[in-house]
Amino acid sequence: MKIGFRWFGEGNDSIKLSDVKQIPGVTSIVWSLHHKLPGEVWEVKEIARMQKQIKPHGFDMDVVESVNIHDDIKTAGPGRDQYIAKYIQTIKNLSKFGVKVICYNFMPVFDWTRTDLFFPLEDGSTALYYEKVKIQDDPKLMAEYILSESEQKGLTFPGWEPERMARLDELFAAYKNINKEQLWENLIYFVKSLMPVCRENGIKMAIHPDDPPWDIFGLPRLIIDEAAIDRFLTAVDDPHNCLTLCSGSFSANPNNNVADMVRKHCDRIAFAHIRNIRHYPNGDFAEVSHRDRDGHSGILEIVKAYHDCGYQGYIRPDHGRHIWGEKCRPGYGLYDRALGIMYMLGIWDMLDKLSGKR
Ligand code: DNO
Repeated sequence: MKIGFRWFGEGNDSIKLSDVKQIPGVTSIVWSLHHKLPGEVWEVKEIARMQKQIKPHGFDMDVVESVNIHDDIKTAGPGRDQYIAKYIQTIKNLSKFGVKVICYNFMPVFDWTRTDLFFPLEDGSTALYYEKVKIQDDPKLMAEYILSESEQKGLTFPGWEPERMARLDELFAAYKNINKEQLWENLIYFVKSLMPVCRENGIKMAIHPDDPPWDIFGLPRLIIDEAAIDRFLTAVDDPHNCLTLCSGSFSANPNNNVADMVRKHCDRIAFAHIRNIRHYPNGDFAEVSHRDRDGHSGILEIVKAYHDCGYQGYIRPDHGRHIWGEKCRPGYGLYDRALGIMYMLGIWDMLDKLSGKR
């Protein structure tokens, strides 16, 4: 495995890459152009600017998270083919910089969804939280809360572009007649049309699951369980059509067994997110430390599954708690993610030793 660390770019992240450099094992910066709106081409000179920030620290920039997808592609709207052509141009431009994996999602309207970005945990830290009763009928309160947090902190929140959120009614109207089957068709159409350029340029498209993995606010969500993964990988059975296997997203549904997914699809997982979730009996969930016993995601079994299958892809710690008074982007502080990496490496190195690899 190759370890990555998500970083949001100079001026948009409180963390210095010179500090990331001191976390053992990290070789990749997982990056994006966060000022770009879905549908815009990522120009070579903009990518080059990012390269100048990352490369001097000796990191590679092999993984992009995310190149977001225009709603016309998801809804088969009038601009679909034009936006796919732009996406293809972005893939070509990224390949000039050695990018190997593009993480993306196909969630309608919203990306990740939480009701509290700073929920107090019993150890005095805070973490992201999902309160089920608040995600029922009206999405506006939740969207306003997330946007106000992003505004107050002066940071972009990927997937929560204010320009899009200002058009919520319009967006919901565009999805009104899109049922699950149509969304599947639109996803497959999109992925199939990218495969030739991915093959030519050695790029893997790695879909991120829906977070949380169920329908919200009446919007259909697709990548939610093992059956959906099977359907997706079979529909476009190409080694460039891959997964971003996010342990936290899938395990928000206690019926999902992430270690089984890893064992089954190891060769089609281009990128792995490791995060731990604690469930509450009423359907709420909190994000907790990476330590196995702090949550219910089964981190030990998941990391073991990656080790057992000889995983060669990229892996990153996903959201951490906000600890030691750190003022940071929700989920993306330095300290708890560094602890998460050390926990993963501890498991990995011991498994190497036990299996005679070290
Ligand atoms: C949240 C992330 C997601 C993820 C996108 C990928 O922190 O896991 O926003 O980056 O869904 O497209």
